[in-house]
Amino acid sequence: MQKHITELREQGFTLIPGFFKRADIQKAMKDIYQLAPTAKELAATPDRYPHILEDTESTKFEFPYAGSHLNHMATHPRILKLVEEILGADDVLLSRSCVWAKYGGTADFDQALHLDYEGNTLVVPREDGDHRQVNAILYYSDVTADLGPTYAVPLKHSKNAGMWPPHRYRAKEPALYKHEQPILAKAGDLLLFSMSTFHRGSGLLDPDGSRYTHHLVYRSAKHAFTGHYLWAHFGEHAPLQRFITETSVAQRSAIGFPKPGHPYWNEATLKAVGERYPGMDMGPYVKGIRRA
Ligand SMILES: O=C(O)CCC(=O)C(=O)O
Repeated sequence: MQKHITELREQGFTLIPGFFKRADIQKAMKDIYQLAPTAKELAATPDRYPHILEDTESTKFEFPYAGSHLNHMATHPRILKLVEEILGADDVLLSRSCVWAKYGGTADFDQALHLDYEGNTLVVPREDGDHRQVNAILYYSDVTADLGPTYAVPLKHSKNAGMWPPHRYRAKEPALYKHEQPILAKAGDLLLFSMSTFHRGSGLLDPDGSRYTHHLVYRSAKHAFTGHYLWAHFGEHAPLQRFITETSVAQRSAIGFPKPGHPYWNEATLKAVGERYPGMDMGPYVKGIRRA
């Protein structure tokens, strides 16, 4: 894994083949099909999905999900451990999780090269230690050249490009596009890239094709000027209630839930949080108080 961490730092992106096994991907795909159709279903009944034909944003689905496999993937212990290693931090938070279904022959998914930081920090990215944020794309389906690969520009070709503006257009900056590389991926591969890496999604050339991906951002909890979502915002929704009730301590912590031993916990908060999430194992939080 060290080789990938080095490549991410030096090149600005790295593809980790087979990060997840087929079985994990298949489970996640079952959850995705609750949200979005297969390409075949879409072709057979296009009138059921007028939004898909017109709007590239309409097939984006944000965390938390009704399907627990997708929630599990977004906070997967293997990803969290890897991000901890990259940041040198033990307080990694999920900033964003968005599943995206793209279909050939529908809207145009071709994007301009851009940096992702505008929606993820109030300032501009800093690429050292726990200031870094990690962008990831988990591919749930194979991505060939005609299934809308992500393109990324190695950092050495963008060092003079500056940070502002985040979007760069082909007509104005053709040189940047000369160096973009397509990321051809198999289902289960994980692409990591930095907030300073120019990249873009491309159009699906295969009119019958589809592409399913999970777009993730992680950060350290230390810097309140970074982040995309405050997950408490979704606290009234059943999927978040269920996620908190049924998931692990580490995965809960990854959305900002106070860890066992955190000063927030006392007899009163333990009791009341237990009432808010009936069925949740409060044991680790109880033990955390006893140890403190
Ligand atoms: O879908 C992709 O491959 C990249 C998408 C992307 O860069 C974006 O939407 O910001």
